[in-house]
Amino acid sequence: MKKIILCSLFFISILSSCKKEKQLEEVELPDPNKIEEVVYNNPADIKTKEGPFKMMGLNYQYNDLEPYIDAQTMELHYAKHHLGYANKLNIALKNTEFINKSIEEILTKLDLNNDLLRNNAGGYYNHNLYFSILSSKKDTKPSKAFEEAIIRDFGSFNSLKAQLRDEANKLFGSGWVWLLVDAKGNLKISQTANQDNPLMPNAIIKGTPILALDVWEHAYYLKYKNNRKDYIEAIFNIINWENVSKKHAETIQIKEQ
Ligand code: MN3
Repeated sequence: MKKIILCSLFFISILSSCKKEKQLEEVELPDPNKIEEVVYNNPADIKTKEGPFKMMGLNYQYNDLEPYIDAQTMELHYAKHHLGYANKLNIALKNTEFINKSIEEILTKLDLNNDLLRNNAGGYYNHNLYFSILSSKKDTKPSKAFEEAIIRDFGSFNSLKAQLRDEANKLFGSGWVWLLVDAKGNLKISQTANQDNPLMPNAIIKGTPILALDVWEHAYYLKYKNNRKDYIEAIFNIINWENVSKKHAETIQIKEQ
């Protein structure tokens, strides 16, 4: 009985496939020259859950830094990774002495054994700086005062960029490369592992960061895969040196007070 059913099912399926073939219709293929308009989400819609620290927003849309950093990487980086650090920072601060403190004070007085606070306060601060010094604006230049400091401490603007590149290429594993202003007001370059930064008690070179280069794989892997060097090269096209100049001026002013 089973055999008869199977055979007849086989026969029916042959018949139906023959029938289908006869009914094949011509379908319209998509025009390869037609550009589909992609609608990106808005970074302004990304909000933290409860807690003192909020998302600072971006001065650009996710696709504005293309082709140097692709929109998908920017969205994941801001709306997933950065939001994650911000939310976990707020959780880590619950019922602690730090609840009403500034992020700088939290980082300076941090207990390094508190991994939840260390990683997420660092992640929050580091990404705020990183996203704020990027822009799609072309050929930005350092201010006169900032350029004088660069020449004093690095010889030239090109030498500063070469040293930043070199430091980023040398960094082992995940971490950050910094341009910072030390206690004497001098510019220094340093690197830190994971989400640590030059404000933390363990920093080998301490100071106030004015430029941050994210050298974690999540900052570039979708577009650049394992070619970290290409990402580092590309990022110099989208650093807004006017913003870095402002950070430099603010930092010098605070230190001179
Ligand atoms: Mn990152």
